Amino acid sequence: MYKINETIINLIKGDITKIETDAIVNAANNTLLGGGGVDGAIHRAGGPEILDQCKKIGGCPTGEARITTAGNLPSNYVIHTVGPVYRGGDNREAELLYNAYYNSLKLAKEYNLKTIAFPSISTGVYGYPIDKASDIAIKAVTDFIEEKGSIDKVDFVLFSDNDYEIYEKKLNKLMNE
Ligand code: AR6
Repeated sequence: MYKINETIINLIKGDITKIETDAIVNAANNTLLGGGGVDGAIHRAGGPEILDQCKKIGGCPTGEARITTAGNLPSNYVIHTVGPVYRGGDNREAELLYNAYYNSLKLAKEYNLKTIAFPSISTGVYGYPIDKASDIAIKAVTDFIEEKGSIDKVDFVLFSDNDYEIYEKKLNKLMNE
């Protein structure tokens, strides 16, 4: 457990669909109509209620976020965001990935949500190197806390030991600065 100002930052290894929190974040695509990876897992576990709302929303530009309820999941909401496909790093990927995290947090604030769980956006099918992506994820969350301060707890839910250890190292370093 880490703390930035008044916000608790938790690292969790495992499946984000099992997390009890106000909102879990989905690493979706522009259609919001589902896919593989964490997106597939969320729709499978949450049931058709989520997809019905996504169809009505009608898509989401890269870097933005949209919200639905969470169907059968233990969380109350799913915030669907779209990270960039990594194409070498010179195509605004860093800015778009930052926006995906920051805009998810802004949407949580608009809904008065106090706890949120993020997967590692863009680092699966979309190919963003975890080392770079984790820096951006931590920076976006830290900036949001410092600028808006409206969230009680942020979970980073990592699927692999390697991803978990990378986050752990970076957060330990940040806490010692
Ligand atoms: N809980 C937590 N993390 C998970 C889970 C889970 N249940 N399942 C996978 N991960 P990805 P992207 C991790 O590919 O790169 C979809 O088809 C996974 O190991 O899900 O943003 C969408 O529809 C990886 O570390 O998302 C889009 O088309 C991380 O979640 C596209 O994939 C993200 O991997 C989005 O690609």
